[in-house]
Amino acid sequence: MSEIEQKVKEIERLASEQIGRADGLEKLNELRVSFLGKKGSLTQVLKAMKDVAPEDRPKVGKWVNDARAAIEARMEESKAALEEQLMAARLKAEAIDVTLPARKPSAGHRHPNSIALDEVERIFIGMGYEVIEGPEIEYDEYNFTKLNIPANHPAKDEQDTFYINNEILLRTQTSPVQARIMEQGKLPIRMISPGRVFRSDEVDATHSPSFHQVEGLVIDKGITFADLKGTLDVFAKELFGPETKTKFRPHHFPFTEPSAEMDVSCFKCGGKGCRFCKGSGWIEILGCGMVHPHVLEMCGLDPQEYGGFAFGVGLERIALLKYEIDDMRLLYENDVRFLRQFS
Ligand code: 2NL
Repeated sequence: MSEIEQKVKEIERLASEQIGRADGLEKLNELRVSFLGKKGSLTQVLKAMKDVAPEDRPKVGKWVNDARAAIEARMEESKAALEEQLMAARLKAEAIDVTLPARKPSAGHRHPNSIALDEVERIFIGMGYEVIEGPEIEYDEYNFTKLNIPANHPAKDEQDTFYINNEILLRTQTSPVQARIMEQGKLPIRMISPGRVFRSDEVDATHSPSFHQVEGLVIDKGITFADLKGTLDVFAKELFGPETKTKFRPHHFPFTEPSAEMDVSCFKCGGKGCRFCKGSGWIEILGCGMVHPHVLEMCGLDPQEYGGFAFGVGLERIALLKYEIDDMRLLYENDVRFLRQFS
């Protein structure tokens, strides 16, 4: 075997051995350059052709070409194997375990206040009332003056009301919404006005500086106290069950005359007396009365022609009673363990 043939065989053997050890596609490329590239070892043999006798040149050319073909085939083989390994590793790394249980989307819950308000709205809408909301920041004029609450009234004290300045405050009731509707003069009126109200109270089990009220107002010709009693009796029976009885006790509010507080028979004991109603058989639920003639006047209505009744109920009070919650603070802390019970 000639020296050149031996050299070519040696190159082929070296290439094959190194390709076999190549651990990646980059290494394989390096080997391609070093064996088959322009300055590669096999190419060097061809470049030395000028020293070969002309009759031997075809033979040498064939050895080199055969070796090149063998090395290229070996490289293709190795490349395919490496690519397969890479793909297998990727498939393993990116595998999705379809047997994992799905993550359930977690649905939220309505707040007990919202459930209670929906219920109150449903009852009054059923009796033909409109639900009308208004601003939480009000003029003293609408929150107090037009509702017949005079300048020296204790409710107006800074101890009780959040003032923004001399004329503007955070509403302490939602009646100003109703005063504004009366002023618009579109009669008759059958409305409830739910919403947030503010009073400068310390937080405890039954007080909060911000809570919610639902007020109601009916204005028309010939409205009597019997209409008030009938309406609120229906409300109580809808809210606490058809067995519920109502009782009206005389009371005083500056904006109604006469005024009353309504009690409902205890829905736990049916009126016999239990811990829930503190033995009395009755639970106080709301304040009400016939709209005071001064209020009608200050809101632009003629008390000789029009009259009506109004009432106010604390939304939290209803929520606490209906869902038997013993501390108002639970309604504001947004502890999901509490809220989840009301889904
Ligand atoms: C209570 C008492 C009440 C009213 C609110 C009212 C509104 C207008 C005119 C006259 Cl525009 N009255 N609202 C009447 C009586 C009682 O609320 O204890 N609420 C928690």
